Amino acid sequence: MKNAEPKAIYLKDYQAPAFEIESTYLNFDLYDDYTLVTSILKMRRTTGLDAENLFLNGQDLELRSVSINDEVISGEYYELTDESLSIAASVVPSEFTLSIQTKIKPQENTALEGLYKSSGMFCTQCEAEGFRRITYFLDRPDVMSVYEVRITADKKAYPVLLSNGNLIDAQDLEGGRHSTTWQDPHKKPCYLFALVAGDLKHIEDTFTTMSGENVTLRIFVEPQNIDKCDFAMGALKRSMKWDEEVYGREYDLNIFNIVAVDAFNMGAMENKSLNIFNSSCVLANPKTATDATFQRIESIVAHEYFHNWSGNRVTCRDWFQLSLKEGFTVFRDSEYSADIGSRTVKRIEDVSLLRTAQFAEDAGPMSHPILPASFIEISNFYTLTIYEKGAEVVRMIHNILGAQDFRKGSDLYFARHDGQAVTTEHFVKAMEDASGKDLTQFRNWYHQAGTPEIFITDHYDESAKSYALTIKQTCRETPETKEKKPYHIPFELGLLNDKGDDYPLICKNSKVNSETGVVNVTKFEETFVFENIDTKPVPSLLRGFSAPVRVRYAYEAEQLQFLMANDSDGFNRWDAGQTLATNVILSLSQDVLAGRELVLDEGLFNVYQSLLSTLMSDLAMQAQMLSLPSLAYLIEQQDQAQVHALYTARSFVKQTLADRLHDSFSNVYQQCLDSREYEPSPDAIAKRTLKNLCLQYMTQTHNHDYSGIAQQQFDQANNMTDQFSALGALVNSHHQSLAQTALQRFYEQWQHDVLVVNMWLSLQASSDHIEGVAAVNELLNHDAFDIKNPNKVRAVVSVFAAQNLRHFHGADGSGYNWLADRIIELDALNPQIASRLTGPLTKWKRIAPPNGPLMMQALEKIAARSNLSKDVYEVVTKSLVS
Ligand code: B3K
Ligand code: ZN
Repeated sequence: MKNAEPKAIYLKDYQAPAFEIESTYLNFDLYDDYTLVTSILKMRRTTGLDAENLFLNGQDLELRSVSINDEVISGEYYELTDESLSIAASVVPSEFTLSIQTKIKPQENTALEGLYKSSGMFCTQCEAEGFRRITYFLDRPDVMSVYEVRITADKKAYPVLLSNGNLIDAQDLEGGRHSTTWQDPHKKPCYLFALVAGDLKHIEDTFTTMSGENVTLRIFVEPQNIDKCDFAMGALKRSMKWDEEVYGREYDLNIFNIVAVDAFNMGAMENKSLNIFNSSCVLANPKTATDATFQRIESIVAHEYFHNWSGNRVTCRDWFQLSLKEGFTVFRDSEYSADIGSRTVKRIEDVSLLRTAQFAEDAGPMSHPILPASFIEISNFYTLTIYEKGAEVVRMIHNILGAQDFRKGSDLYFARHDGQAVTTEHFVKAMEDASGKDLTQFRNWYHQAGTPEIFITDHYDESAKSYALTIKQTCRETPETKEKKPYHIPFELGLLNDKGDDYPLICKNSKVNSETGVVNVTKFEETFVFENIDTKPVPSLLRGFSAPVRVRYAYEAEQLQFLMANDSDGFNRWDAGQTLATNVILSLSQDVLAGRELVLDEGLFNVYQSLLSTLMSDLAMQAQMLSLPSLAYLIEQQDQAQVHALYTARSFVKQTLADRLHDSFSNVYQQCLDSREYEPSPDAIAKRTLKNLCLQYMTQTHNHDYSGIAQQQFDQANNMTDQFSALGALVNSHHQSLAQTALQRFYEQWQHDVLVVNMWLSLQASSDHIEGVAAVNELLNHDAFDIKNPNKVRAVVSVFAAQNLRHFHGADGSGYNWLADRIIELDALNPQIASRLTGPLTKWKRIAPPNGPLMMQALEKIAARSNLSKDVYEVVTKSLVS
């Protein structure tokens, strides 16, 4: 360990800052082997007390000088540690100017936090605590100030010099150097500071805001990527318009820049007016990017743009409040995607992620409330819980209040707290005040971790024509709370009559909203009696996935088929099919373990047959209905997951469907062929998705040879979606020699395109046919791999460990041991990425022996290392607590 024992910090210890910064002036002198940073801060004490030292955060900095009001402070008046600079109270007046010069080495910064270099350009990443790697500062989000930034660098190597806000000066200097100066009039915390210097090209467009202001929009990229910017520019303009229309939020500067960089720890960053993006989340054209990439870009561009209000104008008081900006902004971007595409399919995608990955996180050792009470390393808390569950909690508020009152609430929140750093409590209070609704009990969602389980039983009374639903809620013990208080759960439901229509919901209980079908569940156990029900209904439960809970109700297979055919709620039509398939696969996995012969359930076969009998009006939905639950989702359904039995059962179902229905898959495939020019529109994407799903089943069967069709699609595709899908179908089929040739040709064709090569790496790392760890190591040794680039690490290491579950969970534990070695290797370079990689191992308690204990041993191997980063230390030690 670097620090003998890293300490947790607690929300309950929060104290307002003792100093504030009125203005920040930064001067950057960029050179290839070092950078000099001078900061001049106008500061004052906030408490009036002059007893407190001035405590500044700093990490990996060389302090050159420090002065107050132009007087150099000598060493006896300050104390330096690895993480701070503390200046004695006796030399710090109540109002003063603090000047500090530091020397840093961005070119050696492999953690990719603070100022670093990516493919020859300088760029920054300061959220959450990266600014302290640039200069000594009050690196906390509740210290907000205006910024002026001057950047000086060699003009030839770095012709473009960018920072936040407006350009106020540009000069050519001696020795081939030049400078620019930027001023950001909006107060901001230092985590939103950004700087970019490089040899970049850009595209430009304009947007006129609702009050008539013109905004210049630019996207900066390395020259070879200039033909990959148009889609993101369109997405930016669409999101700016949507935020005006749906939230009344207008952009607040005349300039908005996006920069694409190759080496980036996550997707993108919402720095004020200078968003920095991982190139994989912004660059696309039809030849090189798949439909999934276009959709990802659309939602990430929107997400970062929406942060301008939910995050930047109103920011977080402290990092425990992270979900205040992230949960709300994910909710906003998810509604944006729903509005511009298929709402039901977007909901299916979001819920699949939540139920597969967030539920698993919440059932594991890192489980935490969306408002955590403590952390060791904040970077570990950029989690699915903070983001996705946080968004579900905002969605529930939206549904409890209704769209109109929710908008009133968000207007009030933005008006009340503009320019402030606040807490989730301020958000909930604004929603309460604007709507008059009491959210007291609802607040439990913020403080309790774990996924609530809802057990439902029912009773139909023939003579009284009434139907009683009993709803029980429980939530398992989690690290922060043993005994849970009951949640307020907006539980949407419908009751179907024998024709498949909804009965009107007549219930004396005032907690039932008969118009929306929402039952406000607030107790551990409650019974709701519905009247005027002529025959025993089929309940459609948790429509639209109205709350992030697991529902337990013993559906008969016939009831699920009935819901699939008749439910007026699209999400529940899909979900009924998923439950049906899940039940079949879970039961087959028992047959695998018992050594019984596997036989496909005829009910499931009939469902598939009828889904393939015609093209549905919503092809995206048809593709979703034809997709089997993922192996990861199936694993999540078992307390002690039998990964191999589940894999075998699922593969058997897929293989049997492919063998028996290949004609039908092939028919649908043919009907979806489309020779029109590529466009990433929802309809065109839906058609390709369905077509390429059929191709997967076709290449699977042994009853007919469809490999020629896959090869033809691979050769003749006019877009990456079709080419890459054809390649994927071959790689995951039994046509292995054709697959190897196609992989080779694909590499030859695209070897100069970094992002396409990353897709090529990840396809192999996720392949069903990869020969275990030795073959993944070949990918690590390939010229295209670079351990310092997070996209490449994700493409090979994360994809193998998180998506190739069959091989990662190989019986001998070699996958776990291999991952432990990668984590140890990466921790010395990039702790954030190393810590992310531990995720798959942390699930060890829920994987059946012998695998679970082997995973634990891999964690122990990591824990035994000295010098672990705080990031990896926190996850590994918490995971090993028995
Ligand atoms: N706010 C950033 C995430 C920063 C992660 C720092 N480790 C991107 C986003 O959520 O929009
Ligand atoms: Zn965000």
